[in-house]
Amino acid sequence: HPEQQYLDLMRHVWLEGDERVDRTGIGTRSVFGATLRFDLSDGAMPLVTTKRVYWKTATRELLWFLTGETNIRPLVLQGVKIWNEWPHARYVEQTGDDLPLDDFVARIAGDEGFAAQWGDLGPVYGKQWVDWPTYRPVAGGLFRKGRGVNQIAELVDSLRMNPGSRRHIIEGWNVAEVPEMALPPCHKTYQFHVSSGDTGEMAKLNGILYQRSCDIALGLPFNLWSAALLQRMLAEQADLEPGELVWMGGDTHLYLNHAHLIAEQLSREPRGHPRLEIVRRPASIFDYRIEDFAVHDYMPHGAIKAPVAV
Ligand code: UFP
Repeated sequence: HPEQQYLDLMRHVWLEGDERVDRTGIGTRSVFGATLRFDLSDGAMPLVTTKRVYWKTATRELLWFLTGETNIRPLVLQGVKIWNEWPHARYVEQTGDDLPLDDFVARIAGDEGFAAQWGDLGPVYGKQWVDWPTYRPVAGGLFRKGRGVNQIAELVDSLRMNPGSRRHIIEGWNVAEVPEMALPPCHKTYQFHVSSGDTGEMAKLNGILYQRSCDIALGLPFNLWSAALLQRMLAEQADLEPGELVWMGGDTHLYLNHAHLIAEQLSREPRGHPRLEIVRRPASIFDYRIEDFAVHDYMPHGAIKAPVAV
């Protein structure tokens, strides 16, 4: 079962990983450099089955990236909580007001002005993906903002117009802007590759995700789903068949306070082969909606709760 790779990685890092103190102070076991490979043909998705993964939440997040938005408000209004801790921590730190997280989130939802002031994450994925800033020199040694680069739109064009290219890349790591981001990008680099298929066969879109830092227990199931989903959408928009997804991790770790999750999950067997159906083909990569995605044959084991390291 393809999910065995994920479970093997989890077991390996837990048993063999280097124990080290990390930024969050929780401590991790970690290996540096890991690879997973998934065949996405016939709708297959790397959707973890040994616990329930909230793929709709991850899908909403990906669609939010594609809008170029970096404020959490649209996610909050859809009930997606995954980015709430960061703006909340900044709010408490900068105002000294000990507003509980739930109250902070309610204010983000109810008060547009408050959200504009406190809900932004800085120039994270959405900004870099569809509006990477450019600057052009003007007189007097000054620079003026140029038109932003829409990496996603350019990628769809390059897949269509120049499939053989070795430059099909989406980059999130904008060196100059990393200090302004709530969290520097984890899934920072995507590269795509069109393989020419046998005669009569449609060409395939392969993808690599390079993730600099990976929380195997809570982050990776989401990151695998989202990477595969993006690849599926790009393939559809470029008239290609989905091929292989290769995932590469830099610092690939488990948090020491996830022991219960790891023990439980490693005792379970993968179940079935979930597939993704895209039920509508929108006019562009920017027009997908949550209703366009249907998952079939997903009968996961139960969810396992564990604390997120912030
Ligand atoms: N993390 C992921 N995937 C993500 C994401 C975060 O695994 O998509 F946004 C984890 C990795 C790490 C932490 O445990 O969040 C980020 O911390 P750092 O920036 O110190 O690597």
